[in-house]
Amino acid sequence: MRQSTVIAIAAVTALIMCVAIGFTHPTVIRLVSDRSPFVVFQHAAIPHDDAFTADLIGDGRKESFILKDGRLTIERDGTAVWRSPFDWWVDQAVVADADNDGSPNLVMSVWKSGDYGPSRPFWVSANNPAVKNHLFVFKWEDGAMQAVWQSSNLVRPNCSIAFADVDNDGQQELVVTEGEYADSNACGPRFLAVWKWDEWGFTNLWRDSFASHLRK
Ligand SMILES: [Ca+2]
Ligand SMILES: [Ca+2]
Repeated sequence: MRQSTVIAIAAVTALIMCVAIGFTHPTVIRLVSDRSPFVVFQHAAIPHDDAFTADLIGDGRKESFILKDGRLTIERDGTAVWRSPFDWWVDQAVVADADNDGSPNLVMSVWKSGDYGPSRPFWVSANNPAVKNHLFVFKWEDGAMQAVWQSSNLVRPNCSIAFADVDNDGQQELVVTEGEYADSNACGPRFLAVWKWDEWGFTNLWRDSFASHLRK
C-alpha cells in the first residue's frame, strides 16, 4: 500500500489499545488525521494486565489469554496450554491474522534482554540499553505454539499494537503507536505508524507524529 493509495481511502477506523502505566481508567480519545484518512480511536491508558478470549487454535473454540505481570498464559478449559518464557516481559498481546494467510496469529509486544531476571518489570531496567522492545508473531500449529517471525530490537518501542484493515483492501495492517526508549517509565506515544506484512516481516507504510493526529 503506497501513500497515494492510503490517501485515496475515505475513512478508516482502527482500534489502538494504548498501554500506559499509572492509569486505571481507560480514556477514549478520538484521533483524527488532517493529513491522512486514518481515523483512530485510542482506548488509552489500560493497565498492562489484560484478559481476553480468542480462537487461536482455530477449531471454533475460544481460548483464554491472561496477561499478568508480563507473562502471557493461554488456557483451555482451565488448563494452561502455553506460557510466555520467563525472560520475556509481554507488554501486550493480540490475536489477529498478522500475516494475512487466513489463520489467526498471536502477536506480542515483548521487552527482553539477556540480562534481566524472570520477574523484573521492564521499567526496572529501563536505563539498561540492552532491554529493548520486540514484536513477535506466533501461530498455533501441530498442537504447539510456533514462531512465525520475531523482530530484533525495534528502533522505537511500540506503546500499543492493533490490527485493522485500514485501507479496506481486505488485509490486516498493523497500526502502532511508537515511543522512544528515552521515555523510561512509560511508553509515551510519539508516532503513529502503519505497517503491513510483507512476505517476511513488516514493511512500514506510513508514519507521522502522534501529536499531529490527536484531537480530543
Ligand atoms: Ca495468519
Ligand atoms: Ca488492509
